[in-house]
Amino acid sequence: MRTFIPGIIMVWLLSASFMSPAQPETKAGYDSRMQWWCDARFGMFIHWGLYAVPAGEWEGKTNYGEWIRTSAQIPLDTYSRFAEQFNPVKFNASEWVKMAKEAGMKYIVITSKHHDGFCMFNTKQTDFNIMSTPFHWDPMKDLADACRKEGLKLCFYYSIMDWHHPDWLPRLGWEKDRPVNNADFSQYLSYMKAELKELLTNYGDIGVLWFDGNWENTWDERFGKEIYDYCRSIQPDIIINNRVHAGKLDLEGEGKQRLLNGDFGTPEQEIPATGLPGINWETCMTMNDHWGYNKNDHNFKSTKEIIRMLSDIASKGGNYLLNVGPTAEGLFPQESIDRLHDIGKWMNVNGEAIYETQPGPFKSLDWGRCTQKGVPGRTRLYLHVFNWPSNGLLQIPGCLNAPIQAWLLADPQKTKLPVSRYEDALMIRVPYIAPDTICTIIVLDLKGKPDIIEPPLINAGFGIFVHSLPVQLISDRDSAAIYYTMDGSSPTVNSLLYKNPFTITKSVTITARCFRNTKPVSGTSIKEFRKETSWSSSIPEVVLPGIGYSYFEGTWDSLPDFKTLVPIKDGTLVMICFDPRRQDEYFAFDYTGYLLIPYEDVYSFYTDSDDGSRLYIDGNLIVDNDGLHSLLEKEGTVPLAEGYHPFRVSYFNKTGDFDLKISIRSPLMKKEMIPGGMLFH
Ligand code: FHN
Repeated sequence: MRTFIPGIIMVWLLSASFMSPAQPETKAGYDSRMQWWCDARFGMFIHWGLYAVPAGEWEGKTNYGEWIRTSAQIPLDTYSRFAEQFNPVKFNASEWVKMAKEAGMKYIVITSKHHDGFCMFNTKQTDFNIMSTPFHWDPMKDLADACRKEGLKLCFYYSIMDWHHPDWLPRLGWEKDRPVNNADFSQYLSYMKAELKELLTNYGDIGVLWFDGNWENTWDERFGKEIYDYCRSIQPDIIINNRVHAGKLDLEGEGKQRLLNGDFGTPEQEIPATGLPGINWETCMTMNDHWGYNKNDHNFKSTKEIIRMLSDIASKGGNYLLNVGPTAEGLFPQESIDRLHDIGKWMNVNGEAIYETQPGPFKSLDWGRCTQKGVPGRTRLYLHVFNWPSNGLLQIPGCLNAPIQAWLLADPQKTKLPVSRYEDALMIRVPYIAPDTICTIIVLDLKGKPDIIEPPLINAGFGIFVHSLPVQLISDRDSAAIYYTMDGSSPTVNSLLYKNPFTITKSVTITARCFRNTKPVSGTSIKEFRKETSWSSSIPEVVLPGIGYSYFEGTWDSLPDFKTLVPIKDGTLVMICFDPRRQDEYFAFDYTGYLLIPYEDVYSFYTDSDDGSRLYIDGNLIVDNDGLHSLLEKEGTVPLAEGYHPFRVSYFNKTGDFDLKISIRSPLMKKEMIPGGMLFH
């Protein structure tokens, strides 16, 4: 079963492939080209470059990574001298590739050139490359040989943004000493193409070109299409990620992934809650808090966290690209080595539940995850059990298929586990002690295609209300009747039969379940609704249109206490924006004023930000979206009386991309960015 690509996506994909010199790629052709990648599910990301020399430390600060050139504002000449020190004499490609292979990884994506512009391969296009270092050797050649020998795909990360090349614009915001007048972007594009040609002709078959650094406004979708087609013209079977396309919007965040150009979506440091239906996608993630090596960063994810994330991603139909940041000597950090080894032990036993699987047929399971494979005449489910049942019975809710058999994947004898039915659920009798406390896989073969009924959706839009709230109960199967209660008890066929949406006017707990021929055929949904008193409004003496703001500059990993800072600038704005900023990094805003609420009701507020943000109403924290992260949306809901309410939004950006969207929604207002007309000070 292949990933279904809706028509609109196919239009984009075809448009991308239309540009390729060959015939337009068909869906079957795209699927065939993606096959190995979809089956692989697990790869190693390697961020290795000159930034490993300072190893995250500069002028007494120790929290840098691969962005150190700009994060620490190191002048180009100073940074380029790291090349004189780069001599990874302990680098051993075969050891690296074997560690990836033994961890169960099927491909390696390594930085051929990161944003700093330093080329980790033997290029004729610039001297700013590894051949100019004391190492004077091309590690990509060794990696290509080792990958070929071990049966892994070698893939290259390539940064479009280039802080070294004179023809790349824009310059870094703080970098005033590098002239721009002679910069010729067409020359930079030619440079890129020449290097990509070297990468795609000198190292054999390359699995993936992993582009990055596509968010500056000098890079537009024409270039994305041109480079996509150019690379495919050299290696037609190569796979290219969506970051060849211009614009950060397509990089992260649920629902924001589109394949305008490129073959798969690239959520970063996050796992989309419901995967990214309709497109191939890969979550890339650090093992600690940095992509590039940071000698002081020992905050590594546990093996348990990593294995469960691999399971979660595979259960949603995605790939997991897990990062290692090697040292300047050419060694993996010991913490990475240890985790790769432990992950490999688990994959050695359970890889069958990851490789070549499709997402499981359940929306959610309270004990773990599920992947599946098609087997002639049956469905094979891989039940990834995180929370082992204390009563020895694993419940698979809403599963109407007849069971064929079940066994522990780790059991070479495939000893049958007893399977019985209780109402809508299959019950598997399992050992009282979990064979693997991180994630035990149980294989369950079912007759035919999955016949799953999800618990009814209790749809009300909000969990709180002021006066009344319309409620809708929805089943994904029209052949099922929904019975429900409003006192928290479990519904039976003698409970209320759902026919049409109804309105609640007091706090209730709604419990709902699907029935067919008086038999329960789904699990149970439960949702609590609270009637709340609206927060009274203020009566400010004077209100003027616009929101007040204070603008700050500095380096933070989370929102600062603005009361302790002196603003660079302050004033009022017609709406929340960054216009008064002086630079694209290391800046913060604190917006304060009043929000005019048009009528008493419940209101949901959203901050969608890169990096951190917070939203306050009446001095209360409603949305906490603080911290260093890519574009991420969080929400909060409050009951508000009509009138003016004290309103505050705090925001900061450290490095990289930046964005802030503040939205509002109510039962009578669709979700929209807060209009300027609601903002006062
Ligand atoms: O800026 C880069 C960052 O250094 C790192 O390479 C990550 C990995 O996906 N990509 C960019 C941030 O989105």
